[in-house]
Amino acid sequence: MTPTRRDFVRTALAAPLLAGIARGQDAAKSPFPGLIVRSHEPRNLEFPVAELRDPIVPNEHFFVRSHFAVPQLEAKTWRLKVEGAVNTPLDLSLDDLKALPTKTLTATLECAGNGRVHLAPPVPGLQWGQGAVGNAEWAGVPLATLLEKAGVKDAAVDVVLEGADKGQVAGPPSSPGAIPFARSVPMEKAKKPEVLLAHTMNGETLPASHGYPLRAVVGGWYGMASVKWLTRIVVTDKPFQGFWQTLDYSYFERRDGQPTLVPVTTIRPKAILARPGLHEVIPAGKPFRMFGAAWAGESAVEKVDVSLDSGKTWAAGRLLGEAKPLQWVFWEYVWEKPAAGPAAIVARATDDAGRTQPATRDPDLRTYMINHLVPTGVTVR
Ligand SMILES: Nc1nc2c(c(=O)[nH]1)N[C@H]1C(S)=C(S)[C@@H](COP(=O)(O)O)O[C@H]1N2
Ligand SMILES: [Mo]
Repeated sequence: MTPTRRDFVRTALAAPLLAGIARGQDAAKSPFPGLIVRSHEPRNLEFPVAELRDPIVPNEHFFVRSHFAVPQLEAKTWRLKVEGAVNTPLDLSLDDLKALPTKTLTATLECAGNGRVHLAPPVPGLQWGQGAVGNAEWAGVPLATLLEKAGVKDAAVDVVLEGADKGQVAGPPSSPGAIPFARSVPMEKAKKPEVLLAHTMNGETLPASHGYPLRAVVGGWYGMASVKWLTRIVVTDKPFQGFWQTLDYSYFERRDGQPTLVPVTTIRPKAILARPGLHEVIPAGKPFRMFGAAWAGESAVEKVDVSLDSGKTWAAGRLLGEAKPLQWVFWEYVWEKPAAGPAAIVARATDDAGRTQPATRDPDLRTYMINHLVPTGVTVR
């Protein structure tokens, strides 16, 4: 088993606390301090990254990102339609869907706006810290299975995933009246095994806030593609240009010297710190264990480096377990002899294709894909 912060805290515990455990209460396990409310209604909740414990985040602690009120869907009446450029349109009940072969997929979802609070000057949008991210084991039916059943026509290019939630986006930019949340996945990605229609999250029925009864999980892509409360899938013969991949969740790519708007898709490499926290006081002269998570979308994390001087010099961290594509890996770095004074800690992930985190923010990315290096200031005393 890989060591977790809880194990570390436990080994560092003094006798009185162990006596507490003997009395039948797990004194080493501090109570969960609660998710951070980023917006009350619609409900948007951030995971407090200092509470990272296990690589699988429990359902009730998983961050929530919803654009509209949670639609109240019932298993009895819920249907999933598959239509558009297909030979045989489908209209499935939840039982029909559950009767199909089930696959499991461990995947990290990160909101494209995660870390937005670190953009300067401030920008509109939910002001996420680093906790709009989570990792879970999803189970359901691969999207490819339904596409195969429906028989995709040769001209098909995009698969539009539509949720049952809808509303008017106030903007700017505003939506043309009330519209459902929807995102498309190009056919090539849609057929990959990491694109799942999940009815199960960490072995439990998908919770209402995470898309009950069915959501997409588009492994390796930012969260906006993982459409919740899925009720309709439309195969299109032209690239889909919906609100959430043009006006929202898009960025500028330089093509032939022209900034061209393209949809946000794959997750970029990122490492976050669970410890130390901002302004944490670290005891001088004693080994201090830094710890966090790192992920790299469709690639696997190759390494995590740590800097104690705001990125001037780097040392190699240690990955806690095998790094795999689509899911995060925990890492640690032991600072053997912290010397008194201020320090600026940075962790930096590099993936197996050599991609890493930039030192400065690229304005072409607008308000998404925030993975530039942000030092965490601490004091050693
Ligand atoms: N139907 C629907 N699906 C949605 C959203 C939404 O508002 N409506 N939000 C998306 C965004 S932006 C993210 S980051 C993820 C968050 O998934 P979670 O709430 O399960 O963490 O859901 C995505 N799927
Ligand atoms: Mo998101």
